[in-house]
Amino acid sequence: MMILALAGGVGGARLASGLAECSAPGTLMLVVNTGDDFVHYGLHISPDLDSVMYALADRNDEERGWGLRGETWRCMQALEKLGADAWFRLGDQDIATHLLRTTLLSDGASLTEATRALCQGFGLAHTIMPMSDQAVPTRIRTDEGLLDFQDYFVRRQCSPRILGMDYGAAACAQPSVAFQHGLQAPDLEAIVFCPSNPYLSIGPILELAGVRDGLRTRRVPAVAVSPIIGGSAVKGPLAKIITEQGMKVGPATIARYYAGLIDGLVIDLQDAACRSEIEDLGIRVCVAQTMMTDRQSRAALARQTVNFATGLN
Ligand code: FO1
Repeated sequence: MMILALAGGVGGARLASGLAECSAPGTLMLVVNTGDDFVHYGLHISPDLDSVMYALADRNDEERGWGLRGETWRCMQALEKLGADAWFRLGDQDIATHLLRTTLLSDGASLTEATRALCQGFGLAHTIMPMSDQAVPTRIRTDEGLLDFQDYFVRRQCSPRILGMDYGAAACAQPSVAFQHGLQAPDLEAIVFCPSNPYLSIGPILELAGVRDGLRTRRVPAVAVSPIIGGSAVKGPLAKIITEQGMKVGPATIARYYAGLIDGLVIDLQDAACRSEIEDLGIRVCVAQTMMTDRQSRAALARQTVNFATGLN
């Protein structure tokens, strides 16, 4: 069975590692948001690709939510001593990832190829692919103007009020060839939308040329896992963003966002009362324990999600 999962951010990386744990090698394709990518100190940083890669390698820092566990910050400290900007922190070991990616890209590799080489270096058995090989930076329209993603997310700590997303040239950008092939794979059994932020992490993937149409005309079941639990987001600014858009913070809002693209939604036990509101949208519901606190809970949710999806076939 081949599963294609869309992911980005912390929630995405957590379910991705659960899916990896319960999938045979070579049967999982992880398509990752690259709208957060940017160049910093000359290095190509792909935060979501790295979060997924580090989580699958069991090297991620769970507490911080990004970067590598046991990280040291000597390079950053040296930069600060030189009077350089330190709002976006790069750990010493993390820098090795960015150095290798940047070198491969400047030698002519595509982001897909650079990611493949990094995954090989981390000894991963599953395919992690960027959503596109073209640069498609997400910008955020806020009450303080149009902000680059990391400027909004890290430098400003998501404090400006969001007016909307600007996915840039996404509609003209092609999905990576690996992603296109993944969507068309004859042995594809299901598509999973990880519990990532729909607006910041999954939205950029959906905006790419032909992706919405490809998902709308899918031949296999697609399910999402709600990133909302009991009226709040597990991590990050999702609840704030939903509220700023005048919507209710609950799984039904997630269901409406993905309507037409999914057949089912996995919601948390705490949100069981929302079942009929979601089913009224024509979306089937699976109620599960969706809080992923450890390896077991990540794998259990992944297994339940895949079983739910394949059961909808
Ligand atoms: N997030 C932060 O909140 N502060 C940082 O200094 C920071 C550095 C960083 C470096 C490399 C990397 O791959 C990710 C990093 N992140 C940092 C996380 C990241 O910017 C965001 O969590 C994602 O873009 C949102 O998914």
